Amino acid sequence: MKLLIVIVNNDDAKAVSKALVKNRFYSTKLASTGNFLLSGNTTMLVGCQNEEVDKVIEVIKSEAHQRKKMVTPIAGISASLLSPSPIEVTVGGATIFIVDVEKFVKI
Ligand code: 2BA
Repeated sequence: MKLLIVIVNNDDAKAVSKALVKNRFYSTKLASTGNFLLSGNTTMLVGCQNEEVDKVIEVIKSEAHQRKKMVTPIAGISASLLSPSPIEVTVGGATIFIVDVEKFVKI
C-alpha cells in the first residue's frame, strides 16, 4: 500500500477532490500554507494500493494544471530574502510525495 501526500493549489482543490471521489479513491483534505508564497493550499492524503498509484496521479493531473503567475513577495521568508519586485512563479499542478505504508488498519 502507498500513501500519496498531494499538495494542490486551492483553486484546483475542489475539482481534484471531486475527481478522486468519482474514481472511488479515499482521501483526506488538510488546509495548508505554502511556505514560499504564504498563501493557502490544500494537502490531500490518499491511501491506495500499489497498482493504483498511476491512476491516482492521472486523476490529479487531469484537474490540476500548472500556470505562471507574477507575485510580489510581501511577507514571510521569501519577502525578506528576495527583492520586493514581482517575480514569476509556477502555481497549480500538484506536488506529490509517494511513501510506502508499513501497515494500514481500520478499527
Ligand atoms: P509554496 O511554498 O508557497 O510555493 C509556491 C510556488 O513558489 C512553488 O510552486 C514554486 O513555483 C515557487 N517556489 C517555492 N519555493 C521557492 C524557492 N525557494 N525559490 C523560488 N521559487 C520557489 P510549487 O513548486 O508547485 O509548489 C507548490 C506548493 O507545494 C508550495 O507552496 C509548497 O506548499 C508545496 N511544496 C512544493 N515543493 C515542496 C517540497 N519539496 N516540500 C514540501 N512542500 C513542497
